[in-house]
Amino acid sequence: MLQQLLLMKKFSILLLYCLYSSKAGWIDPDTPDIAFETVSHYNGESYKLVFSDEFNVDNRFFHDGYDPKWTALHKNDYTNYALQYYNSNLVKTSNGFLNISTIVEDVSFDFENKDVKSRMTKNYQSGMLQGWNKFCFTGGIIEFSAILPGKSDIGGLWPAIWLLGNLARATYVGSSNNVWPWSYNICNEKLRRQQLISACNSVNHFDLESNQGRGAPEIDILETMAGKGKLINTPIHRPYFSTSLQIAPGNQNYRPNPTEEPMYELWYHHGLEYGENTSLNIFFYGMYLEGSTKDKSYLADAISANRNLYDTHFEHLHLYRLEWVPGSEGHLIWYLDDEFVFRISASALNLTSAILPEEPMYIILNTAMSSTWGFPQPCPEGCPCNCFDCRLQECLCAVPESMCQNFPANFLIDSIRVYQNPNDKNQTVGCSTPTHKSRRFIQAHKNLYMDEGDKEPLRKIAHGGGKCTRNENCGLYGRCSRHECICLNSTHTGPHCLAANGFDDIVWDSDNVITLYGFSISNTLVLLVIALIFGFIGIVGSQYYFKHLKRLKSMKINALVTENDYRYLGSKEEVQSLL
Ligand SMILES: [Ca+2]
Repeated sequence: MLQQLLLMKKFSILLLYCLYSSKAGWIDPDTPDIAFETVSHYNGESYKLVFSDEFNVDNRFFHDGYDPKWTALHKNDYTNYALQYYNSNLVKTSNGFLNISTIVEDVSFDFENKDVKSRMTKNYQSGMLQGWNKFCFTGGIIEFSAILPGKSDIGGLWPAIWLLGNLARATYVGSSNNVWPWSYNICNEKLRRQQLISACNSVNHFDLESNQGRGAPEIDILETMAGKGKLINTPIHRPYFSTSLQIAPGNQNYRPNPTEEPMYELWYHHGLEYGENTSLNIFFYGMYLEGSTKDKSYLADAISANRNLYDTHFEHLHLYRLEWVPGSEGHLIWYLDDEFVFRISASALNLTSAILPEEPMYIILNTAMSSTWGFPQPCPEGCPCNCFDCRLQECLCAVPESMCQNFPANFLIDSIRVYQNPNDKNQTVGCSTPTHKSRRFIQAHKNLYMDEGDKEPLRKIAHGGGKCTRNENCGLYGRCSRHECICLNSTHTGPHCLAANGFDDIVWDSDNVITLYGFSISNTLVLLVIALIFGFIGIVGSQYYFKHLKRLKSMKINALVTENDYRYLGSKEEVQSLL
């Protein structure tokens, strides 16, 4: 009976572990209990924590293969006329913050354009951290506290925290062509060639649903423009930040001119609401994306608001928040320090029949620099505008005043937390979900999601192996042995065991998923069923064993033990030793 009890105990521990771990996959163990729940500012509904990073363990780096939650890019940024190169050494944790640094320092690298190889030099280096194909979520509340980089009155930096659909990987241009920022699920023959995964496609490969339009929409939670002075035609001054939804298809019939108010009823109007100190973003209404052929070119719209910022946002922590409820009755609502900023209701998109994002999206944090974005003024007449190095006298006419004084600039993020409403079935965690798969599509097109020379888009996360000279280099959960970290358990990982582990509690779609008669069964479920079967066999078997033993003991006559009994009880010697 004791053995039976032990068996039952082991089994219940296994079951409890499964149940416990099913709620904790992406939650940082440093997150305080008080932050495990939040309440929607919109309707008071309760939301539960599904992801957090407190950045409280110092000296974390995010090079490819270092961290389960994030990857810091180490490559050039080819988008938006970027002036910076992304260097993964410039993203690290210190003093309880994630720190994305921007510096003025030349870097040269090879690049290829239309089969022509050449060498490029950039004067600035910065960081981009992205959760691409690691942690994604569909719907929920995301909240982070941050100190913005640089000085509030000096322009030139363009820090941002944003969400992007997992089908596109930021700065990997090939992955976003005709994918970014589509959010459209209607078959419209006129747009069919423009949207790579169109609802007109009755046959879709790579596990994509037939007749389902897909893409990678963008939600900008924060994009900051520093500088000083009043702006024209708007109550907004510098510094300010923008909150935006960027989607395609764009409004085919009308595009307002920048710095001008749109014509009433021709632009997004119904279903938008602005808070105090906030106004329609008249500087950016979207863009035209040139495709490889004319019929693949398309318009993308930005539905965007600007809100005034002050010195304090560049000197102290402030809380930025997005509430995203997917669906035809859903909305996006932005808050700053719990004050309402901007709301886009799903109905606002009726103008183009685009849908509020329903794709699994990942988080991106970065500080970019671009003459077309963070710079307060367009390049003045008479200035050659072909160099932007703030250290050179001949380039100063093209860069914002005093810009060199900004470096090094530190974008500090104290924590990031994501919550979901357990009662909303549209809110899920995972980059490839049953309704929006991306795993096989990405696998089949992996060259679009990586750089030349990479073997895979993402390296496997190292579990120990980082160089060390003493135990402290390997954090609280590792030790230093022969100058290499050894991680002592699975709760912390990475080369120096400094990263809390992270994983999807429910793996909707993995290499290990078994498909049976059209149903996908996860390997965890299969293991659980096997464990149940073995548990059952163990209990029944041991009952049979003890039953036989009891019978033999009651007989107390060795001679009556039959050959049949030995089959269940073992050899004659073993049985006799038991009797
Ligand atoms: Ca922190």
